[in-house]
Amino acid sequence: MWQPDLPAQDAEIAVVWGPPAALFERERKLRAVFNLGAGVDALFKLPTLPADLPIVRLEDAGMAVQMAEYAVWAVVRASRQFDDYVRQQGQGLWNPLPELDRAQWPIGVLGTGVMGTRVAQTLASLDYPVAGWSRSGAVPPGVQGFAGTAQLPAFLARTRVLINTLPLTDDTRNILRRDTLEQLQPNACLINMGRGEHLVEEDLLALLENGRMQGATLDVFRQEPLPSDHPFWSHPRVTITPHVAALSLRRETIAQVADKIGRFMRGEPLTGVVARDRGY
Ligand code: NDP
Ligand code: OXD
Repeated sequence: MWQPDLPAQDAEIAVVWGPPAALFERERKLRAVFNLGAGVDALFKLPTLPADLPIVRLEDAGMAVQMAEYAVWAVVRASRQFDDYVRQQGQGLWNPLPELDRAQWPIGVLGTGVMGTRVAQTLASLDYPVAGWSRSGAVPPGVQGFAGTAQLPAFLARTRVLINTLPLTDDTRNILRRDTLEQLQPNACLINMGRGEHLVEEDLLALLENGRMQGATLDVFRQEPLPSDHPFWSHPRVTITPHVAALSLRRETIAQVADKIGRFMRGEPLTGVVARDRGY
């Protein structure tokens, strides 16, 4: 447990989630840092992080299935008009709405890594047309793949529900901005489970206001907790959750990190080592 007033502990391994910059100033003998989450963006923001210190991140550990559940919740609410039924109940209305035409709900998943692959697979299993975008273009069976910046416009143009599961890096910061969101199909919906800094919040608000976009389900924000006067709180077409799309599960997390530390100390190969040049 980090205690700021202690002298250096000469620790070889740090296990962290959002550590203070002072950790790396004090502990000069670290051989590796193990991150208690999938995203390592908070670590890269620390000016004190040594350039050559290996970073190992959490892979899945029970989070991918939760990300898939979150995406299904948001997609099904919109496409099956369940919010409308809740409103109708308030008015005492028994009024079946038109059936779902899945062709009208093409889904695009930004980032098809550990999280995005599970999200894309799950939605494809519900017969939605699903595409994925990543650097490599790798996607699971049943999902259409798009690769790199050259194919981003084609990916956006065929997408109505855009689901973000990208890591936050210099290349992906602000990727959800007016000129990308405007390339989506009409009545587009955004589901952001990546990081708040992926989204230019005022651009989303403007596109919701002018009717270009239908709605947004947001789990992550530039400032967390979301400030109490933020316009997202009261926006009728924005749904907010407090960075809980996937919670870290204690048992899975401890088992995975303990296994990885053991492998590292024994000099065995291990997965989840962050590529410092890519930032994820
Ligand atoms: P992975 O590293 O497994 O996957 C990252 C994906 O993003 C890969 O498909 C990668 O492509 C793609 N990618 C990265 N940079 C680019 C780029 N510049 N252009 C195109 N594609 C890119 O990460 P995870 O799936 O494990 O996690 C993703 C993120 O999800 C985390 O970083 C975190 O921010 C977020 N997260 C949020 C949670 C929440 O509760 N809201 C919980 C857990 C994670 P390629 O493989 O081809 O390089
Ligand atoms: C993560 C998160 O990156 O919970 O693991 O956001």
